[in-house]
Amino acid sequence: MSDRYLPSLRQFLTHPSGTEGPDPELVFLIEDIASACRAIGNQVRYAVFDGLTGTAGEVNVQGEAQKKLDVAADETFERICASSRRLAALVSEEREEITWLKEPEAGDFLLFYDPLDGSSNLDVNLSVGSIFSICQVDSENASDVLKPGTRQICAGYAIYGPSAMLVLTTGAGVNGFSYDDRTGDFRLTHPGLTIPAETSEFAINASRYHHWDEPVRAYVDDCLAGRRGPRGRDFNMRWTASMVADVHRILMRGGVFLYPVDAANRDTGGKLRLLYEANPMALIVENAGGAATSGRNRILDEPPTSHHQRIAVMLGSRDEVAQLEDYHRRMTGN
Ligand code: P6P
Repeated sequence: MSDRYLPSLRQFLTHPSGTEGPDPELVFLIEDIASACRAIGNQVRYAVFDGLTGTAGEVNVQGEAQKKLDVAADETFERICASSRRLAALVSEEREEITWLKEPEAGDFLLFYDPLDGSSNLDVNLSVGSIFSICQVDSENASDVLKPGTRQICAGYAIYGPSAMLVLTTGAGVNGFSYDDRTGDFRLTHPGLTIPAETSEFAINASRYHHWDEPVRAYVDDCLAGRRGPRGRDFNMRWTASMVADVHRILMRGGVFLYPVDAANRDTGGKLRLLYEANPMALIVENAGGAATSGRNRILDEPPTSHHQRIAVMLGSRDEVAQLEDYHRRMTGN
């Protein structure tokens, strides 16, 4: 193995080059989150030996059958992160209600998370991940957790793939840390991740074609028409049914990810959740030079109305996201 010096997550967070590091209490919370992701990665890896495969026999607030690992990952987040002195509340995809850990005071942290994203991939041994977002309690209305994405002070995800990685932004830039099980650290292997502005690769669940609104159908039709079509070039398509895996690929090589509102999910506002899926991924993508929209509006500006609110998501290479917004404008007039 190369003896390149690769700083650990803590070394990176406490000695960022040239800038003041984050609040030490935030560093402690980020390290707790990294510990939770390390533990979840092991739960996923050894589930078959620990009786953690298959469903838990419950349906979660999303109306989805909970996997045993969904429940285990959610419990791991709380067990490891709840000791943080400044963490006031947990908002989890797997919990109907907000979990208050203390009386909220101005500046305390709010942790939003999807403990195990893409869990339908677990039993077929494909990549899954955890997504997290951190905001702070305001001095007025301290019990209000409905913060727009622009209020995030940290966002990230862990991907449990061929190698386990943590991808993180605390404002300036996006950095990737690979887990080294020989030292037990997440180490800075992918500094300064950026998304190419242009792409010829899109990710969408094409089986929903008959549900899509016209702008999405026209966009995909034109991509599939290839070099003889209006786009003048051939496109590739990917769909992993795991947002973390699709977004990670986009961070690594560009692309655009779409989960639009359609005729079959319009009554719930879409599939993906705003506070703990769309917002953290939108902040990561924007801080890596990409763009993230609902098709009409910037996701990070969306004012939340409930903590499990859903939203349409189109994000990735900024020139392609601009194309998508243009299709929506031209075909719906707004
Ligand atoms: P579909 C996983 O359940 C998830 O929330 C995202 O990770 C993923 O992008 C999407 O849903 C997959 O949805 O309809 O393809 O199963």
